Amino acid sequence: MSERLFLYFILCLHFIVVFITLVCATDSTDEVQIEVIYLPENCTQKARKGDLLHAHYDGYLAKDGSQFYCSRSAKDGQPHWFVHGVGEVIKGLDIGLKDMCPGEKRKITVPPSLAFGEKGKDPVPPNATLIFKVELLHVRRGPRSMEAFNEMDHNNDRTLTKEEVKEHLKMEAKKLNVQKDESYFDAVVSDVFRRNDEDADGTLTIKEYNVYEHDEL
Ligand SMILES: [Ca+2]
Ligand SMILES: [Ca+2]
Repeated sequence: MSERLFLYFILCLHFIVVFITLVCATDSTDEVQIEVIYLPENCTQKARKGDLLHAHYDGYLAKDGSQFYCSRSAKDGQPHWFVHGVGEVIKGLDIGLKDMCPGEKRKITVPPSLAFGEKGKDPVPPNATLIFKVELLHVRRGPRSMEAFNEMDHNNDRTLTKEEVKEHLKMEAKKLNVQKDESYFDAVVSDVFRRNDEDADGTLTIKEYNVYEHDEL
């Protein structure tokens, strides 16, 4: 190898290293950071894709720590029910909630690319890194689970009525010792049907209920 070629080779190597360093640096700022604040001793059921999660969360802007959302003071102050891992919440939260246990508390830092991006979304400004403090209250096997469907389908006719869903929610609440009034259950049931009852006939078929994936079928 001539000296010139050797120098050229070293230069190329240098560029490659710089390039890789840059790519890695970009990558690391694009990752969700998870800090476990509290982990209960017994983890009964870890959150997995398709599960229904019940959680309280507060959202803060990383740059100045100002709070832009608080589920405890928003609307009726109720924790949110949502399906995990299907984009019902921002991507960074779906990533940050993975394998979380009921009762666990996490601080989840989400880069803008996995939150509201370059544009932002009122009240979140453009390119904002967000910090969420999440308390996961309950994990239920969600829409993907035939287990949950069969449990709810009391008369085994392969469809769910509003009453069946409501009964199930009440039973779950009782099991978990959660006191809620009738209107709360009615609101959750209406929400479930609004999202899933595609033909609006007032019942949910297996297909309507399993709207996301069909792994178990
Ligand atoms: Ca039924
Ligand atoms: Ca239907």
